[in-house]
Amino acid sequence: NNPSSFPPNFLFGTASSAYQYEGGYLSDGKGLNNWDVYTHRPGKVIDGSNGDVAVDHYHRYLEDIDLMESLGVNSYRFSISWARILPKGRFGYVNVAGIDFYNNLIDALLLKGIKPFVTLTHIDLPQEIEDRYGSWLSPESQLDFAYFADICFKSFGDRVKYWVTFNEPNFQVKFGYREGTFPPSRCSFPFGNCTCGDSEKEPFIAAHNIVLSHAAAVHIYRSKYEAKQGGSIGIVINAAWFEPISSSMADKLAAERAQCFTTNWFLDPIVFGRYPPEMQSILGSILPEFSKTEKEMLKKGLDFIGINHYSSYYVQDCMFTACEPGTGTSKTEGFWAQSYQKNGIPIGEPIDVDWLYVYPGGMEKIITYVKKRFNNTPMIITENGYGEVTKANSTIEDSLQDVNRAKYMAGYLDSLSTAIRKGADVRGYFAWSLLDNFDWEYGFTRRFGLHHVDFKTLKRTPKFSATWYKNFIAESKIPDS
Ligand code: GCO
Repeated sequence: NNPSSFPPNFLFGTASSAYQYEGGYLSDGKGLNNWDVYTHRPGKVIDGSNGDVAVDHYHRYLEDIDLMESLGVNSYRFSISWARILPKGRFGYVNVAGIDFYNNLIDALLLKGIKPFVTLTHIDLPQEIEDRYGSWLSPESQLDFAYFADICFKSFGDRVKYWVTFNEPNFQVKFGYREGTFPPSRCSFPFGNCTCGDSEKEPFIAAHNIVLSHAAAVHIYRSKYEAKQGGSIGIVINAAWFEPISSSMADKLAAERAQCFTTNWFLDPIVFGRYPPEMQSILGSILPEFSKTEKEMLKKGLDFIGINHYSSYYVQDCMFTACEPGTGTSKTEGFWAQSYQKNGIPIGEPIDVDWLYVYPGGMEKIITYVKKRFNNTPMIITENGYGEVTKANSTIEDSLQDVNRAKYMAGYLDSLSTAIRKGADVRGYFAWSLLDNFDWEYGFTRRFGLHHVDFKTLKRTPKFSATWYKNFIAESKIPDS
């Protein structure tokens, strides 16, 4: 690694999210959120677990900040539990105990020189919003999100200088409205146990309301708070790299479509005020339209692009040539491109976690792609990480000796530093994740932490990768200016 490739003030951190970490699901006046309700339904999480306790970050955040301090990180990415602040959305009161919790967390971080990097919502929302009007399927959701964002800016913005509106809305709507594996468990495509029949428009309507909710929050921040508070605001997208499986024009176009149906689907409207032309021509009237005022409000609607990057996939055209059903990119499937092997070889080493292939070069490729398309808007790697699956015979020792995770991070960070050296304006890197945690529909069966968590005793133990990351940061960090 070339230490000089990370600029001064570069953020080195770890990332987390409220539902996956906090627990305390009924503590101190918190309302129920969509994940509380969803995980309590049978069959939704593979090990039957839920986030009621998660890793109890709500009660152990001071201990967790000590772990961050020993890593030497200068930033911590976490999200706010919407239902902890607004148990009933905008239809009820502000829960002061919830505000207190985040105030305490923020103050404790700052005391150790760790900058809070705050996501307003990481997939969870008050159940009231789902029950009243179907959350993201209704434009009413924009009012609720704007109301919530305003309260957060007002309460925490004197100390929080980095705001993210949404985490991975592209995956949130894919799983929530297309495949039914996230709440509200709606399905517009045959997948798994999902009963189909809901409108194929739903993922696009939900996305549309999320994009407009983002714009509303940014508008509030810029008009009411930015001048006084001086922070910046962005959105986080899950951006995989899509590599054409061959050099044919058809496969190259298919890879570009895949990028449009995932990354650009959200970023194009927010930067340019319109959906990607590829989506418009394929989807026609399935894709909602922005009014003239909305277009104007959307443009330049972010200060940085947050990128969650883990994996790369080969893409093969299925629009013009026949492919295996359900794979490749045909029409809207561009959005959900599956992985192919090229001459029997996957793009990178497959690991326990079935969606993840180790392909470090994808980091530089996706950054270079986003840099070009969005005119070198500042970027922040908001998540990157490696997962292990707990097997019947797994021991704690196996988990602690996570040399593969350290190797993965070394490769991806090296690729990141190459992109920076070649001129990409990347301002931070957050490892997913500080601790093993609740991994959505996989419950506690998948571990992404730099620290092992015994899910019974909740004891935290540093893994090999924690020591590795600590050393990497110590060697790479240029003092803040
Ligand atoms: C996200 C991510 C994380 C996951 C991680 C490992 O939504 O930002 O999905 O929350 O836990 O990607 O699966």
